[in-house]
Amino acid sequence: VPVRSSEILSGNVRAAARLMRDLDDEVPAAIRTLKSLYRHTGRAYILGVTGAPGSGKSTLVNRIVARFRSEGRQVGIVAIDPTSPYSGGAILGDRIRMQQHALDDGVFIKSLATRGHLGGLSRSTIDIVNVMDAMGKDVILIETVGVGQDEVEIVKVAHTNLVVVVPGLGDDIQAIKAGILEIADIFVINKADRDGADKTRREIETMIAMGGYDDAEWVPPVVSTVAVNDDGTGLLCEAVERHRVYVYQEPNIAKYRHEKARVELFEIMKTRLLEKAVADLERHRVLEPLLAGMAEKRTDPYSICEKVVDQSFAFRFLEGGRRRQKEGRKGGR
Ligand SMILES: Nc1nc2c(ncn2[C@@H]2O[C@H](COP(=O)(O)OP(=O)(O)OP(=O)(O)O)[C@@H](O)[C@H]2O)c(=O)[nH]1
Ligand SMILES: [Mg+2]
Repeated sequence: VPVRSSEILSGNVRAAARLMRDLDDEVPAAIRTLKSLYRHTGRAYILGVTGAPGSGKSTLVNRIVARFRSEGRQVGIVAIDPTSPYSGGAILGDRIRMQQHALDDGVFIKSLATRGHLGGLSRSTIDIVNVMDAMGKDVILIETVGVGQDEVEIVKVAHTNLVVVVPGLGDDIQAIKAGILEIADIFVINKADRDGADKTRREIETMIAMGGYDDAEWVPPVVSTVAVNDDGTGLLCEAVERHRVYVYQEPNIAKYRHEKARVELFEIMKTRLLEKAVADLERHRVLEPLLAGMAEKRTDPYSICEKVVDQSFAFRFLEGGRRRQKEGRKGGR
């Protein structure tokens, strides 16, 4: 029995878990449910938490969630498991650290494995966020290591993004500098109990000072925390609240909604168009010959893609034209 959208809208946890499983399995009925849920999304506040493996994201998420819960807010958490083999232990640790909230039915937790979502990780994340939104979650947190193009897209669906760094990352900050200012609405220096926290703060502040922000623009604040001891997390939540107020002002919120729509559409198009092109090539039994041709360097992927794109679009426009003609004739009779 497919999950009905009314079950999701009433906040049914079991139905939501089942719908998310069906989406993983690409059950067509699950997509139909998503379609009817879409117009009920856009109410939740989405908070992204990005940072290197082991930087303390889950511990921070736990602290932030506790504060939202104390205000009576319904919370959703999407945890994207890091791929790094070094944090194998931390993945299990996640479950333990989040267990505090796992027994709280005001908190819905969904873990997503990076594996098995090749090319579709951001789409899967967006689908899950939208289901939680439709369930009536007030706040949705997305924890991600934020490396790779896919995850850079994910952060665009958040209203606010925290970038978590730990002391002693001097060189890393240099390395991540390029994209980090665009992502970060708030910098969190977690593990501030460690040596080098002041130096890291100065480095980040220098980077922000050189960021060339306009007067009206949001300048990311830097907040130091010791998440394990709940130190600084109150100040962090105040900074989050200030950014929430900022992002919900016009024209910021209109810009955000537009950008979120773009990411949602493009992520679905990316997978759907690829699936369709591959299916077409297979149906006409040309995929394998084309790949063989590439392997033997008789052809190249750009030329093949140009043909695929040109022909499938031309074909569809032709189809549409014929249908319009037919309908026109019918109408004339
Ligand atoms: N000293 C210190 N340790 C911390 C702090 N915050 C978290 N930790 C510890 O750092 C380790 C990793 O914390 P997690 O919250 O799992 O980090 P994470 O970023 O979620 O890790 P992944 O999900 O594996 O990327 C745990 O052992 C935490 O107890 C802190 O402020 N100070
Ligand atoms: Mg974690």
